Amino acid sequence: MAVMIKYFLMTFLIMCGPVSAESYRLDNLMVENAFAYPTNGKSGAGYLSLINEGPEDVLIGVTGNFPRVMVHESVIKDGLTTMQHRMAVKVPARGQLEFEPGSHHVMFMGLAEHWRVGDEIEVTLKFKIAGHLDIKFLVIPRP
Ligand SMILES: [Cu+2]
Repeated sequence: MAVMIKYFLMTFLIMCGPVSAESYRLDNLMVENAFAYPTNGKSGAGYLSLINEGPEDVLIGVTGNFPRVMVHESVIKDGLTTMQHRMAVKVPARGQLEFEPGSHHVMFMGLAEHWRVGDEIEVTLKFKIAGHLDIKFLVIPRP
């Protein structure tokens, strides 16, 4: 039965074309391809591309209606991957900052519900200069 549901879901997704995340803009900043993967535990991660067409800005926080939301960076230390909490992340002038698996990510902890393909995870990004930007991470299938 579960297999059939999965098959149906896949067919549905193919018929509706590729699911794509929205783009967002705040002054000189653009967020593209904000996505997350389905979860099966109490934690999840959000990824995105941050494009800056103006002077340097700083991401100083991420908030959302979840028990704990923060910016992490995965760092390899002595052959082990650890996640470090980042209070502020610079967005280079006329540059790009990638939040991607193995690097920066928005970390969610204490999740009460599992994320499923098609869910949208709403958060607010806070920048030092540009201010607040509401975005949604689209939950997509794991590759
Ligand atoms: Cu993390």
